[in-house]
Amino acid sequence: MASTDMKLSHILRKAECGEPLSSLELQYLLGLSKPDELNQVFKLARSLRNRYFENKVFLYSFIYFSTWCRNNCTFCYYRKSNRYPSRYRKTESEVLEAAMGAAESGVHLIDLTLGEDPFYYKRYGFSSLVELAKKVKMNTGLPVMISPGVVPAQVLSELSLVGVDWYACYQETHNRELFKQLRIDQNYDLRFSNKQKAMHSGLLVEDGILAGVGETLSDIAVSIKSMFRLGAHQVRVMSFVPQKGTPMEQWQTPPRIRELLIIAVLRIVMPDRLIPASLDVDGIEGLQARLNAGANVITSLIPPKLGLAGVAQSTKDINEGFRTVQGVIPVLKQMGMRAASLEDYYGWVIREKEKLRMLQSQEMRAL
Ligand code: SAM
Ligand code: MD0
Ligand code: SF4
Repeated sequence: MASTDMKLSHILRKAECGEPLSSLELQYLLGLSKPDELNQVFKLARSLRNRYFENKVFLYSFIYFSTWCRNNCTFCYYRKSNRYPSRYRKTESEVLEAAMGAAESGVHLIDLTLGEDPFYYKRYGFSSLVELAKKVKMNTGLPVMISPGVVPAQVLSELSLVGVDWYACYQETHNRELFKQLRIDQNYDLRFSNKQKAMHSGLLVEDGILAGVGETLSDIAVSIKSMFRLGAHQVRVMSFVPQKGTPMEQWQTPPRIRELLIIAVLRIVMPDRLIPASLDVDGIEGLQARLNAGANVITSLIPPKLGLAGVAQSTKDINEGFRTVQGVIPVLKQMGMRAASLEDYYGWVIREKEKLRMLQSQEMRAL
């Protein structure tokens, strides 16, 4: 066997037994390019996923209900200074209608997402956000995720109290210099510590990174280790998609192998965590490859015909109905996978929340 083959087998064997991998080992995996080697990595990622989740996939509905934003992230279509997007802020009843429709279609979770909309940052604004999340939870009976950007700690604890289950807030990169270039005039530590505060309030947390925004393999390894240390319950990567009217408009989208390898390495490092295959990058076409790389959640399912947008792909596959439960089931079937039951999903969420509570009380006792 050539020495590179031995190196790969050695790393994969370690990973299979649950031994931690070093940063250099992660970079070695992330730098692979030969089809046969990639297949070995994806195969291990799938087998680790199946160890914890069998062939069951969770389905998340995405409701981007306000596209107003006070920030100027260089990669984002909805950045404040972009004049192209048609901005909207859906009313409470519009959001409830979309959420109830999604619940009937069989999703396991409703992800309520918004820009850092100045409407909510004004006096009492956040109370309407908390109220909205509470109503979505009560009316759908489903677990709820909220993705509002950085919000005050008090708001996180109120969200948790009204029954919100998840806080999603992607660092994009865990390299502070790169962060500064991507999230202009935003505070790295505030964004990171918001996730820790959310966990202290009893919320499950999702962190994530962008691929193709100038990061090195070492940056990716640092991110993966940071998300592991944070104890994030769900971890994602999305390929950057260039957006009209933004400073990164002329950039190229990265080759997909980068995102797929990151998904696989996330799975290898955090085998029992949730890892999305987002429909927001390549739509339904890109689903199979992401699941084959070890993802176990399909995100960015969007109810058609309600005028709701995606983020990286603001319109792709939405009104055609491909970003729906019905649209993804045939792909799952063809792959020998299936949608989990709501009991499966609730079971996972409740167990993880219970673990968070135990951790909290241990920490309290240690004080
Ligand atoms: N405004 C909130 C925030 O920034 O946390 C929540 C919504 S934000 C639009 C959701 C995520 O979409 C971003 O954190 C980023 O990871 C991803 N995203 C935004 N623009 C993208 C693009 N052009 N390509 C790929 N992903 C993108
Ligand atoms: C997705 N478009 O899942 C959504 C979004 C925000 N929590 C999620 C980036 O791809
Ligand atoms: Fe606003 Fe979020 Fe887009 Fe940044 S990523 S500009 S915070 S909507």
